[in-house]
Amino acid sequence: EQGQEKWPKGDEATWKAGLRGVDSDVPEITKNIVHHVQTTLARQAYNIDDMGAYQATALAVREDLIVNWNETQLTYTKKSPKRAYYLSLEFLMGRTLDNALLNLGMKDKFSEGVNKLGFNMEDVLHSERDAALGNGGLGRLAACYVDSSATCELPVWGYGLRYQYGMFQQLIAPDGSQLEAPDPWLDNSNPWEIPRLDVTVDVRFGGHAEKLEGNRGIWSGGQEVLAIAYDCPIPGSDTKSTNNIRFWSARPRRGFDLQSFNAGNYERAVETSNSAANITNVLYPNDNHYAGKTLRLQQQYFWCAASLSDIMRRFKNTGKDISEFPNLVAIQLNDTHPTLAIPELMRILVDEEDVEWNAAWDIVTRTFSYTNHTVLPEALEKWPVQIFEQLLPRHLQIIYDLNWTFLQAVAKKFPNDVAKMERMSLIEEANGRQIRMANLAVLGSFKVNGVAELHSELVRTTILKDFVDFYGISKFANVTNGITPRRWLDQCNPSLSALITETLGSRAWLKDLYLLKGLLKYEDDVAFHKKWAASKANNKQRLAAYIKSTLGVTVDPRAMFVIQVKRIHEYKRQSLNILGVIHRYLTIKAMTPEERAKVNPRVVLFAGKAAPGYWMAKLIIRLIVNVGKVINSDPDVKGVLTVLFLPDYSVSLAELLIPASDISEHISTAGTEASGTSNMKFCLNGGLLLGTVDGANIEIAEEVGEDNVFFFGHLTPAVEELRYNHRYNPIPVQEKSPALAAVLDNVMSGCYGEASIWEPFINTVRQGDYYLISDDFDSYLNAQAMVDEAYTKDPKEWIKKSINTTARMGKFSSDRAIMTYAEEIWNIEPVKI
Ligand code: B1N
Repeated sequence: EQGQEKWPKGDEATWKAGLRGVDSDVPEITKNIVHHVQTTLARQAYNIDDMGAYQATALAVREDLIVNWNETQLTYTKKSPKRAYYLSLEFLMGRTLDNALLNLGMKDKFSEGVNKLGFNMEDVLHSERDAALGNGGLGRLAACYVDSSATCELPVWGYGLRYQYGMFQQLIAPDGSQLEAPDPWLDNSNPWEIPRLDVTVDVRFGGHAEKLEGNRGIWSGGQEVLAIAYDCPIPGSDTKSTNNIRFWSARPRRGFDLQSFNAGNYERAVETSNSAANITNVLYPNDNHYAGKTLRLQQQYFWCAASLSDIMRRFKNTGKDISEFPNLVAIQLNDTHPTLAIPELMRILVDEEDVEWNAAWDIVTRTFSYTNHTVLPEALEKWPVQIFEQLLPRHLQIIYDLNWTFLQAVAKKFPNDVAKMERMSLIEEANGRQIRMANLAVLGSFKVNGVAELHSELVRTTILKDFVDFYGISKFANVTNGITPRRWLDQCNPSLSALITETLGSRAWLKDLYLLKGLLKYEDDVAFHKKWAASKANNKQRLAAYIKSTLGVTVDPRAMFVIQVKRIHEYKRQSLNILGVIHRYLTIKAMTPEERAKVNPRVVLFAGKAAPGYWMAKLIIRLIVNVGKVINSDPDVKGVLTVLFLPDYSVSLAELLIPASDISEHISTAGTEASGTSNMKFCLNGGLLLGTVDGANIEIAEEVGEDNVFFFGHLTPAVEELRYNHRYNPIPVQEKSPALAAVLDNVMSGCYGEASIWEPFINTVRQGDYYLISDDFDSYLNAQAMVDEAYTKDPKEWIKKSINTTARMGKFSSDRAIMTYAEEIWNIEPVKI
């Protein structure tokens, strides 16, 4: 059929002669790189450095991506399959060049080409700066999911915001405190984006809303802000399929507000234009925490309105009737951040497309599905009605109308249960009226999922229990998170990847991670053990070299590397880790030199950012740094214990750290970490897991075997009662855990800095102890002792555990996760390009 199509414009042969394919041999590649050096960068062999070589190489690779991107999008347009859209306020991409080269299967050729031009590929790759448009796990998950969508040839687009400033850069002051510096990541121009200056959407804010008959409305006035699209190609691995993330950038509508300009008020006019451009200025640096800033609500609406308008325009191009919308479009809400898309689609359908209210609601509720990422109460979004009224008056009407019908249905199903009605209402009436975004997300979605089995169960039985009673259980599902094995093994751990490929005989495992099971044949093979250990040793040396060059500290790669890297948060309990380190330090100090010689040497590494406004998290960083200073300069523990806080954690630093771990810690209070995804990354790279029975740790243990993980601590069902007891029948720390009491006293003795600095933190442990440090401390120490024993007693057994861990991680590929979304939620199918 395609062969019979008429060429759309001009002379076909002339067009085809001009089209380029993907560069496939080294001379073609180098020619294109030199071309970019000469005519895009206006430089020459005489004055080009690594940065220039990176830019020219990236521009050459970008062309290959765009060729595949174009072909993919043309295929989608022609075949018009059902598509899924992943709406995420965060995409934590990291670097792109290495990933693009590997996914295109062109790394070797480009490396050879770059060499011929006098550069080293490693240095070129390291010249790229991270795209850090995300905080942590939620944003990185979105990045893994677009990688997997392209790899699995699924028609999925991401929609996000093009922040001028990404995640802040973290500096550590001499006193150990975190300092924040802006991240102007676009300063060197971004070769991975395609500006679409012609793809724009007008987004309205403020003004007034009128209601007509039949629930219809008219929204007018206020201020319009222009959304401009920037596309970022996402190549699949070993396929032409190249998907897209469309990032929106805000511009003032006409440079300035003409009315004010005409009224002679130039300054006010320019002010408006400033506030419009502000919308996409900066990523909010909070993880798992709701701050309630008006600008954040503006970001959310700006992004939802632009994305939905774009999706609607694409749908209309198919010529299908509007009632077909849910048959061609699925929209996934990444947490409640894009929940405004629900009333916005209602507004478009009812006010602009003339669809009757109930028919519109039917379309909406067959389109959206919602992923919940946290049960922490402080993270749940609730927008004050007052702010809403100012910014989105029409949406407020729609929400009220939805709520009215909804509460009637609730009252009918649960007569006389006023408390239930109050809990389920879209509006919280206590302490100023607020709109509950999670309730709205559930109401407007046909499926709601959590991100690991335990978390999904907690969603069903705690925060959304009333909704389960109302809708029935089948609306509530689990999709356990996953990670892309391309970036998180092949790219970040070349030596292990090569060993696996050599052992299994092909690279097929990268697209079917369950094939790693084939490694189990070699779990006792001495020669294989040797290679396995050599790879780990190599990765530890690589990290040691980085530590030497950045911090000037020498660490011994033969020591056990213990790593905890993630956002700094009380629930994640970096505090437990550092208090455990102090216990270890005191224990070693009390030993004779002979005893010390028998201790398992450890290097304990921390990294992670604290939200700039999260005072307690910042205090914990300060404690870690200062404890490290004392321990690292104490000759008594030299070579036995080193403690470091690595500044400015990022995707790229994770790629260096994760392959180098012997043990990683995932030690949240049971029931608080929804899933965790770095736990998966460490285990895939053969690091063993020390953790609580929480989030995806549980499923990892199920897969790799309980004897291959180190579990400790109270279980989720115990938490509530323990917290109750802390409040109403407190037991002094001294009685509960003398070991912890000694550690707390030691901190307060002043040896890490004045007691008054640490007192606020120490008090949270001594009183209240919401995160159950005192309840889990002894169990944690016990688990650490088991780790030491396993590591020192029988090195062969340790390597066997490591091999088993990697070999049994198949389940945690994001390909499995994305296929579950595709098949069980979105109802979309792969499209061959
Ligand atoms: O999402 C990850 C999970 O693996 C983590 O366990 C979970 O903590 C994380 C508001 C969040 N939940 N909620 C957020 C981020 C930013 C924000 O503004 C909440 N992040 C998570 C992936 O499922």
